[in-house]
Amino acid sequence: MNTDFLVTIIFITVLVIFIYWYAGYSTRTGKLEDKNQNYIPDSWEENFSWFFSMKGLIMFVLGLILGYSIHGVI
Ligand SMILES: [Ca+2]
Repeated sequence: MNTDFLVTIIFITVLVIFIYWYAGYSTRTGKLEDKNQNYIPDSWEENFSWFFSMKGLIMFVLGLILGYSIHGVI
């Protein structure tokens, strides 16, 4: 396990968390349209609804990979 992989995983995790955060932020503040009020921008839902419905699984897998990567580096 090398540090490049760990850095990549950390980068992806931060990016994914940011996207989830921004979905909530942009819909709460009205920056992006959210007619069905599920805190997911409607323009994203057409193509990326799976990304939100699988949130629990995605975060779990990222956490698992991150945990193993840190364990391998330290
Ligand atoms: Ca929506």
